[in-house]
Amino acid sequence: MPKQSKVSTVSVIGLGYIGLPTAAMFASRKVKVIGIDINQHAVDTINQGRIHIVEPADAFLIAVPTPFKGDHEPDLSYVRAAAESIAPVLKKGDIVILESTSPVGTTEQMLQWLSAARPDLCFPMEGVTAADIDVNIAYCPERVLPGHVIRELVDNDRIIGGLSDACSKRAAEIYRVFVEGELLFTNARTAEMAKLTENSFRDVNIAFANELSLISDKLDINVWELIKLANHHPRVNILQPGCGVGGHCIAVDPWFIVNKTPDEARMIRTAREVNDQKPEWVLSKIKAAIATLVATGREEASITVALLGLAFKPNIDDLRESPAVHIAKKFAATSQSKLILVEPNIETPPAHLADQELVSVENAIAVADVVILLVKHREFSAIKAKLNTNTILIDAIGIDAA
Ligand code: SAJ
Repeated sequence: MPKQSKVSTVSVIGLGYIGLPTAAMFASRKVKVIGIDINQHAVDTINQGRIHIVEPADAFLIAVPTPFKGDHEPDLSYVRAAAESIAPVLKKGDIVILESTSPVGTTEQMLQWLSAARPDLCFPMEGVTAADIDVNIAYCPERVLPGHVIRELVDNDRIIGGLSDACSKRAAEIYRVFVEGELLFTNARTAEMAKLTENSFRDVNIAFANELSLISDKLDINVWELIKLANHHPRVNILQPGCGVGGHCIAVDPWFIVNKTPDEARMIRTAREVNDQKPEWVLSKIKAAIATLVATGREEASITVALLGLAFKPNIDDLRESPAVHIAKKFAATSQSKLILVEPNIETPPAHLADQELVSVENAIAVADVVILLVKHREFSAIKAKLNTNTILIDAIGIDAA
């Protein structure tokens, strides 16, 4: 049942993986939504027309990218551009909510940009009494899992980090429109750090699993069996090794912590390095398999290598920061062997692999000398039984593991 809304119009700045579903969620609850994006194609596709930012709204949600610039340093220029683009239309009673994953202190920085652009408005700064504040500001991180975005937008608990208690209260009214999970109140800095902490926790735990896979390989132990056994302990819950960590979150966010506190964030940095090395290790395994075939008299150029899976995780079509794509690109650039790709969730190879052949899993395993399982897509589950007897299989993801 749609809830009684205390907000009439919401502007969502950034109509990407998070902003667009969030906008749709508000719209489905009968809130008027204005979607804004710098990508004309996105705007045309979504809206079939033009959107005018000058239309007044009560709530502005900023969900723009926070990528790296240079050496793992966060680039806040999109947040700044979004804040400065809404500043001219802000009015008394509005709220600006930052959702983008951000280094600690970004919401306070956004406040500075907004107040510099609008000296006529009163913002939640130190020494200002709640009653005088014109525009509320909060940080409320998105925490949805790609592949389950719509369900998690509604069900997940949500951290609300206002720059003041009144800001948090106003932000909560906005999210209550569609969030059925708990709303958890804190300040903006803790909310920023909470988001980074969640993804770093996962990164560190995946790094542990990936390190175990390297150790197990050296010691001739099946890492999947090892983890399954260890996980029978009531207080042990090891994650799964893979070909590396991808996506736009877990492989990125821990660096925002390392960048701010390099001397303290030692384990977080090491986890990133361990996970970033995993694709190189998989590549070395492929090279070793090719070397075995060459040792039996085969020409390297006559060997066909099939990479199964390009997405950054199972059963999605998202190739962003995918370790499998990194492996494919590097292999294509450095090997004389023939490369074929399998990715059941896309129709054509991505632009940077445009020269490569994308085939069905059946066609790939019929011709490949070496098959590498990079992503645990459901289409690959029964593959072992279908392989030719001489095919070398490199399983980076434990296809049989539970
Ligand atoms: N992976 C492993 N082994 C595992 C689990 C994952 O190698 O046992 C790999 C995946 O294959 C993938 C990467 O890690 O390459 C990340 O996948 P994921 O499913 O762990 O997470 P994401 O990046 O899809 O989404 C994460 C989620 N964060 C947490 O689970 C703490 C999601 O809730 C966040 O909203 C999202 O980041 C985000 O936007 O920050």
